[in-house]
Amino acid sequence: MKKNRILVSWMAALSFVAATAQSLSPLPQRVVWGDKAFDQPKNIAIKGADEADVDAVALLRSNFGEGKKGIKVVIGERGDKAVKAYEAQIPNKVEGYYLSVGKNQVVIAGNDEAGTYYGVQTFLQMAAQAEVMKAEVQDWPDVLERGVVEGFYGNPWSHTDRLRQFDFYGKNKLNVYIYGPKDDPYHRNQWREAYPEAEAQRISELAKAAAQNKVNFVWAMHPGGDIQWNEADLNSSIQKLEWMYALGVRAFAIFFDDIFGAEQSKGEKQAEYMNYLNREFVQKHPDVAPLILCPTEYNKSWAGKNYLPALGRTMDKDIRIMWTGATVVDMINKSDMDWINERIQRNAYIWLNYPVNDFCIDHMLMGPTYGNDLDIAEQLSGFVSNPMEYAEASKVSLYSIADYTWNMDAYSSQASWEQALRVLMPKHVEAFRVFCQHNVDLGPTGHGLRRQGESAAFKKSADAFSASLAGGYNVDAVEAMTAEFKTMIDAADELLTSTEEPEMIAEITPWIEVMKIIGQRGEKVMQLYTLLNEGNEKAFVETYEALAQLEQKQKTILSRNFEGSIKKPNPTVANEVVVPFIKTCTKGLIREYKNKHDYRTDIFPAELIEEGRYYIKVNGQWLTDENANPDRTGDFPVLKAEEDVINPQRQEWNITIDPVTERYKITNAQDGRYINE
Ligand code: 14T
Repeated sequence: MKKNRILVSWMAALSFVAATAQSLSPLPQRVVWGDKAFDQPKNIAIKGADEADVDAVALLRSNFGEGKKGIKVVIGERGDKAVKAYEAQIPNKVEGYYLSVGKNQVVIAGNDEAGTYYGVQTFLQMAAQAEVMKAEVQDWPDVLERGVVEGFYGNPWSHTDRLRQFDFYGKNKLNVYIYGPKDDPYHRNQWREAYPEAEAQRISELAKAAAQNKVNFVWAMHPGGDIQWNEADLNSSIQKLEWMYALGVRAFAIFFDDIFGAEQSKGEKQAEYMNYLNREFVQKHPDVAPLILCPTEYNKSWAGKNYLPALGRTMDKDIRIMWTGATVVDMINKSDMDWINERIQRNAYIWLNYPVNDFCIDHMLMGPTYGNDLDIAEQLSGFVSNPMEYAEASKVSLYSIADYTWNMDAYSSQASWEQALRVLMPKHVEAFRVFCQHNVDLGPTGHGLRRQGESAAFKKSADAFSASLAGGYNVDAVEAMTAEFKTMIDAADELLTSTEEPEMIAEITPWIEVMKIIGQRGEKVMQLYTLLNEGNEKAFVETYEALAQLEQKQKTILSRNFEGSIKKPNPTVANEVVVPFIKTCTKGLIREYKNKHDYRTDIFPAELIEEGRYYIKVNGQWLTDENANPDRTGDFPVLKAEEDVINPQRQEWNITIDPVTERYKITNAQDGRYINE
């Protein structure tokens, strides 16, 4: 009896804590929950506003009304009068804070300005509940610099994308954004030149908006394509940084990645250059943050003997060095950190090439973010993620990057992913989960990273279906699979008609449309099983033709189909499990139909070359879609001796068969242009 009672109260306590703690993200370091403090507050009365961090106070004011009868909120940072009595509770950690929610008052006391701001963010998450619980929080980040490097090839994010990102970073306690889109000419090819007026204005605005969200806006320059180690280029470099400083930028990075000049790639020369910038620019502006370098040998598989140790030895110790891990695209583990830190004589600044998809632009990477070791916080000077050119869709992963870098050993990739779905699509969590589950893996790429678990629920049913089919037509199995495909169609319809989160929906719409068509293709395939079983030749042929038409329709869907777009992918969805399942079923159905019937068998494609993605080599040279001219006049594919390692998709060609005409169609994987039809 007694034993049971203990068990019940223990379980009740556990579920209560779990339900409450789950809603906070990133997960705080220490939380003690109590019972109910008050109902969701409308008004607050702020004490300490005159001394506390202005952004923290502004954030409170934008979320609540003010009035004497409101919940009392005492706010400030260490040293401020208002929070004097709570000083002993404030964690002695950079960006740390103490937050207490009691019956009669809330205390938000930061160890520094950012700490106060993050205390407010945590309080806002609690105050979004109908009932606000008593709580005592002591919190701080594990990794000091956490965020994003916009460092991909392809369409740079829009101004609105970036402003929305900064708001998201503030809410999720990410504090770095490194600006380095490869296709911004003033970042890379024309690095010496000043931004034209309108762009300059936007950079200014970005730096300001970032600061309001406690995000360090780092502007990166990529001079390595053609820099000369002479006075003229030293002057050009300083000049450009000074221009950026005048626009309000206070943090800088220099990228030497993906360059081919032997002279430009020398470690000693780069180190000398960085030290010069440190001395002649950074040290002359006391409000400029330490420099960040992206080295040429930025991952273990590319590292020779001398380059990294040369940087380690000769480059000023306060300059950070970026690192992508064992390979270009890989998750980070402890032994990688040991390896690199020893060579560069400082803690590496991680550039995680996930969820970036510039090398598999037709795939959305929206599954759980897993695989980084949970015990490397002490060995990092920073951790930033290179995202997709799809800013909104990237938030699924960035949410988890925030979670991981804030409180590393408590990180659960699955729980964090589930929470991201709830936060990003609160009104359509189930439909969004279906969508994300079908957009997980990258497919085979030169980089080799794969993501497990795509279409996991579907796979279970599909495996059961295939097993049952061995025993002949099975109506229950066909119905169960039809239901799986209907789930895809229904989720697509729900998301397509949603009025919530319009920015996210707009971005993923081509992928949703493709998911819907794949669901419809699946339904047709299931109908074919039934029609074949019934021996209904005519309906079989008609349904097959409808299936072929759906495939055609799917191929007309393009993403980023706007004027000047660098890439125009035809979305790939559910390509790991669902699409192969449909293809295998279809092949088997055609084979069996042909065995049994003669009626119109000519409509089925004769397969000489399997449909798929190919490299095309002519006389030892690679067929390449250079896309040098985005407006497409006088721009033809060319033959190149070199394999394109920067943009592999330029040499990848989709070969498909039009099931009606039986003709092969060859289109480029990068932008879908035909070379034949
Ligand atoms: F600087 C680096 F850390 C880095 O990752 N550079 C690029 C990056 O801009 C790009 O988004 C990322 C993923 O494609 O990989 C790097 O670019 C590469 C790397 C390759 F190995 C491009 C082509 C490659 F073959």
